[in-house]
Amino acid sequence: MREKGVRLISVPFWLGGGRAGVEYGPEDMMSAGLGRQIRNLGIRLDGDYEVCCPREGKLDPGSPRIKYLPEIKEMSGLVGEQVYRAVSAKTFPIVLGGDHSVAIGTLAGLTGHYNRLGVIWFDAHGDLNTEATTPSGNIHGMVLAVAMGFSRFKLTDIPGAGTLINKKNVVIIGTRDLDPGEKELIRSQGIACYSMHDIDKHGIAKVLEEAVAIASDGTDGVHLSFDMDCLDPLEASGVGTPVPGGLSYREAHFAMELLAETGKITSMDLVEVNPMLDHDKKTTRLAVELTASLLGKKIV
Ligand code: EXY
Ligand code: MN
Ligand code: MN
Ligand code: MN
Repeated sequence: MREKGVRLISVPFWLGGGRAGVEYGPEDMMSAGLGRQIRNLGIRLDGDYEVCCPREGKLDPGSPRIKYLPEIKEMSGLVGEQVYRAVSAKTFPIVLGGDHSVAIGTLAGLTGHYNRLGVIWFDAHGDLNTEATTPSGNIHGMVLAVAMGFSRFKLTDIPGAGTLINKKNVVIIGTRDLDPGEKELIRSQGIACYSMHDIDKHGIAKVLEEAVAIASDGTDGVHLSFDMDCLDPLEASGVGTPVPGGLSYREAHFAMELLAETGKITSMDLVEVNPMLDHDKKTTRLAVELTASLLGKKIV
């Protein structure tokens, strides 16, 4: 990572989650010192590239079960281009959301490079709904289904996307709020999903060890997609869909420190920080600190 340098890609997008405010996430994380933290680690900051994505959308009553699909396709193509360029420039891309749908763009850009990409997905949710099962029509709850091709709208519908993500290399960590359709998909497709129950039972170190083994098995890159709602709302309340009983402050930092030690993570998303809900700026600050831990900041 050190030698590669980090490229920040800001994506002020909120239409995937249907809740305004999250579009100010990138700006808030930058003001909370994300760039400074990276430089203080002796890592070259290769710049902050803002994606000019749609800020407004119009709901089409006749559209399939995904809200704002045209705007999401536009955003994803723009993000994919920036991520592809970042990897081509041999930098480590960190995509700053924005809601979790920005990861569709990230994965489109990454699969333009990597032949077989592993994905480690920290989230209170499964993000595995399809057009048939989504309770909300918000695509931020469908991103992994789109990425693996279980939904009608697929990752490979985005220009530049190389392949779908192989379900054998996907690991979800921190779930505690799965919809019935998502539970069915996890069971029927055998997707690795470590709920908070698993983390309580096995401990975060064991879960991370297994997760890294799954995501790196036969892959040429491992993407970390970090949804801040994986944390307990007592630690990070500034998110659009908070769910009690999440990761503690130390479990989250320990997970990032362990991932840093493996040296296997090749890109990251940091999403769902909503400054309009983050009154004490605690969520934004924690997002920045966790990124520093992933980039190698040590407490010892
Ligand atoms: N499962 C619910 C839905 O699909 O609408 C809630 C999804 C929230 C998704 C956030 C980004 O992680
Ligand atoms: Mn998510
Ligand atoms: Mn979530
Ligand atoms: Mn178990």
